[in-house]
Amino acid sequence: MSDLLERGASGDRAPLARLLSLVERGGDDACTVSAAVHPLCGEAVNVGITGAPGAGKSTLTSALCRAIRAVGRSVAVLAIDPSSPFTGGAILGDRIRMSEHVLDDGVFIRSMATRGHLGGLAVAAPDAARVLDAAGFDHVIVETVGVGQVEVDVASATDTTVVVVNPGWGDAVQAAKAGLVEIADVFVVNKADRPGAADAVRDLTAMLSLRGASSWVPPVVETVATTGRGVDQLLEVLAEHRDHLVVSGELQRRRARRAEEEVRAVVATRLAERAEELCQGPVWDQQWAQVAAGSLDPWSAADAVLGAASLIDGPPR
Ligand SMILES: Nc1nc2c(ncn2[C@@H]2O[C@H](COP(=O)(O)OP(=O)(O)OP(=O)(O)O)[C@@H](O)[C@H]2O)c(=O)[nH]1
Ligand SMILES: [Mg+2]
Repeated sequence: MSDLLERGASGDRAPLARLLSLVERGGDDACTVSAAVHPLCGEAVNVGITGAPGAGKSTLTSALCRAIRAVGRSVAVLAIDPSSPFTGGAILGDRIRMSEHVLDDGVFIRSMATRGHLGGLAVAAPDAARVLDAAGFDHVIVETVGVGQVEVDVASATDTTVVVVNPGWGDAVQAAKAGLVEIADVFVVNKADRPGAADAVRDLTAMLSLRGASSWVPPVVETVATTGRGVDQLLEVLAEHRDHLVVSGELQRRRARRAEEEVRAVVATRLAERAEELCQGPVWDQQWAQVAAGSLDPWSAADAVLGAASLIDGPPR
C-alpha cells in the first residue's frame, strides 16, 4: 500500500488510479486503503467546487489548475458524478475541457462515480480526497454537480466550499432554499461575460449580509472561466479562506465535525450492509412469507429477523 502511494506521489499515475478504484468500489479493500492513507494526510489545501449542472465548474477547475501550476504547485482533481452510474457525457466533456493538463505531472485528474457505493458520496469522497492528499498533492479539488444533498456531502469532504452560480441566477430565495448560503465559503459568479453578472453579485452580497455576525463573510468573485478572468483573484480568496480557517481555529473544528459525521456515515453504511445480509436466507423467507400471508405484521417480522441475529434483545414483539 505504501509502495503504491509512494509511486503515486513520485508522479506515477497507475498506482494512484488503482488506489482510487479500490476506494470507489468500497468493501474491505477500501477500508485497507483508508487505514493506510489516514495517517499520511492533512497537508493538502482542499477545496470543494459545486453548483448547478453546466455552471462552468469543470472549466473553472481547469482554469484553477492552470493558475495553481503557474505558481509551481501541484494539484489533483476529483470530479464526482453522483447521479450517474456511468462515466457518461458530462465526464467525457470534462476530459476534453481538462485535456490541456494531460501531459503535466503536476496535475492529476480523475472522475469517480458513486453508483452502487453503499453510503455513496459521503463515504467515498473523503477517502478519495485523502488518497490524493497522502500522495502529496499541494491542492486537492473535488468537483461535484450540485443536486440536493450532494452539496452538503461535498462540504463534508473538503475544508473550503466554493459554490458556482451564473448571471441571472441571483434569486436570494432560491439560494436560501437550496441551502447554499449555509455551505458556501466562497461564491463564484461564473460566466461573468454574460449580462446580469453585476446583479447576481449584488443580490448574493445582500443575501450574505443577512447571514448574521460571523468572522468570515463569504466573498463573491466574478469569473469568466473560459478566458481565465478572475481566476487569480479566486485563488487569492481561497488562500485567504485557508488562512482564516487556520488562524481562527476553525480548521480544527471543521475537521473534528467532519470526522464525527464521517464515522456516523460509516456506521450507517455498516448497518446497511448487515441489513442486506439479514434480508436473505431461511429466517428471512419465513418471516416475510408470514407477513405476505397476513398472519404477521411487518414490525414483528423485522424484530424476529433482528432477534434471530441477536441484534436486538428479548423475544419478538
Ligand atoms: N460564456 C461563458 N461560458 C462558459 C464559462 N465557463 C464555462 N462556460 C461554458 O459552459 C459550458 C459548461 O461548462 P462546464 O465547465 O462543463 O460546466 P460544469 O458545471 O462542469 O458542468 P457539469 O459538470 O455538466 O455540471 C461549457 O460549454 C463551457 O465552455 C464562462 O465563464 N463564460
Ligand atoms: Mg463538470
